[in-house]
Amino acid sequence: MGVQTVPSPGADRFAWWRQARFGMFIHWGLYAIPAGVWKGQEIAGIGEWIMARVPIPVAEYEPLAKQLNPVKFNARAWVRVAKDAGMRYIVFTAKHHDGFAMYNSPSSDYDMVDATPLHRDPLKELADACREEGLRLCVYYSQAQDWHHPDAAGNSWDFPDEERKDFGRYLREKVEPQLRELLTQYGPIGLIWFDTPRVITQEQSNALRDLVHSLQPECLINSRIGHGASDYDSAGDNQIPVCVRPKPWETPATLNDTWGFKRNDDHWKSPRTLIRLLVDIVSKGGNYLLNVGPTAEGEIPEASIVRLHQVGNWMRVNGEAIYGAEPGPFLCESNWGAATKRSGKLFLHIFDWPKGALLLRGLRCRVRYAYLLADPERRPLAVTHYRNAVLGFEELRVALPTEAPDANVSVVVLEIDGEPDADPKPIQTPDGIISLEACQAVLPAPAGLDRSGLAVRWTEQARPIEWEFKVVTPGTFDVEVWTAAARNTVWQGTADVSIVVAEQQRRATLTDKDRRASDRSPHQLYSVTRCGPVRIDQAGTAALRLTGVSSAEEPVPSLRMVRLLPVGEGA
Ligand code: FHN
Repeated sequence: MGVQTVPSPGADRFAWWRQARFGMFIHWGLYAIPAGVWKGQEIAGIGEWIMARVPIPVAEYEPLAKQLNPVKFNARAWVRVAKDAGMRYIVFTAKHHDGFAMYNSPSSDYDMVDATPLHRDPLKELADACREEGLRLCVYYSQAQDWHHPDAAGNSWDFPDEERKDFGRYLREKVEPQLRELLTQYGPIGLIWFDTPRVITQEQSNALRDLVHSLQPECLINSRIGHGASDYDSAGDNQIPVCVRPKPWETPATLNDTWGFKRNDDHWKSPRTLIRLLVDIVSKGGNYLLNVGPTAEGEIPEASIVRLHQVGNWMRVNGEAIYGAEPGPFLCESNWGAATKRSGKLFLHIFDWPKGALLLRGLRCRVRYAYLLADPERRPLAVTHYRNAVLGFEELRVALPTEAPDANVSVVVLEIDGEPDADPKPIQTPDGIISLEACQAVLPAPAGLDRSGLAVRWTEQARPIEWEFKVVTPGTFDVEVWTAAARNTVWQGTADVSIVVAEQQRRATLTDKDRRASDRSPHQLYSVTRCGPVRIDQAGTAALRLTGVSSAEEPVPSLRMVRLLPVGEGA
């Protein structure tokens, strides 16, 4: 290796990726045969991890290859499912952690062509189908974990002696030859999706990046290559930042709870949830990489196809507001939905259809024309523009028909002059709620935002985090502090918090008693701590200070926001 990176001069390597916004992840491997059940026992967790979860020795897992005879596999049919959903790229698991190459790997016998009765190369067939249907082909490659190779990371049941492992040898013997194959056998590869970097060193990540770019300079690389040797950021699995993130990012996500096929996982997300997740992600500047786990026979499960088709129905009407779209002017989630923008148009994706009109506080733009994206006649919607001179903010009122044009998400298009802009200060919304997100606060060092837009290290110096915000309707408010909670894991650590607002102080200890899923994503959980009521008597600009104190030993949960909920006469 040791090759120099060869960037293509002046080219926007991201142009296709930004345009696409929506891709299909395909987790297909030997694990589709047990499909979550081993020797009659249901195995908990994600399906493609069955080898590690049981654990299954290599000698027992390897023979699964002889059983993999996916006679129903039809690359064109898969690509059409993706295209029908409105997806513009496909990321195929060329080699997952189990080490089996799901393509023709001349450097290995543990591959689709040599070891299975199919003797075909599914990746070649997918490459041809993608070319014909106009989708980008991309590959997933597990560069550090390989449970089949004695020198790689991950398999401690067959290869327990860590001292004897030579990770560099594994990279030379398996990873480098296979990456060369993947980047020379199939034409242009849009991106390589590395995963779980684990033991890889900075030097080794850099060398892999250089190898990829020496063969295909345009090929994008995700952050799980390790050590920042990447082009863009992969969010955690099913994780979505809470606010707009400036650098390119993508959320890998499941349709149910597994990546590789599991026959008993029926925990499917509804089309409504999927459409809203797509909108939410694009409105924050990301791409949505949504997974299917085909069966051992080679079919994408019907339950996936049906849901993706419904997402496609929505995209056929509203795709203009997604493809190539960027975040609208709002930094944080809006309670009415989400906004995207593209070439002089602002798209308001309305989740819960309001009665009569949509009221938008803080949006600063001149609207020339407004209509519903679902309306082929583009009949105008009446727009009224107010300025609240006392509090100094703009308010837009868009009159809406009684019925939402789409039961899941309806899009209002605002044709505008110039760039849309929003008030940087949080403003009380028409329902009376005041949400103060971490990304809107002044955070004293060493506090900062993580890649999800949550505040970390915010208690270390016991210095206050501050917000200024605009109160429209004064009254009494319940103060809540929202911290992140992880799914399926025990909430750890705590902190004591003090809140000062309108000369009143409230104190609380963070708890995990009130745990709530985000209304955006079923995978996103928060713990809500109530700190008691405060009274704000005057409309105008107010300030809130939050100070957290923790002991050095205790982990501190990341901070999402402080929320003031109106009670009594202010509600
Ligand atoms: O361990 C893998 C998992 O099996 C799956 O491939 C996901 C997809 O993002 N990545 C890893 C866990 O984050």
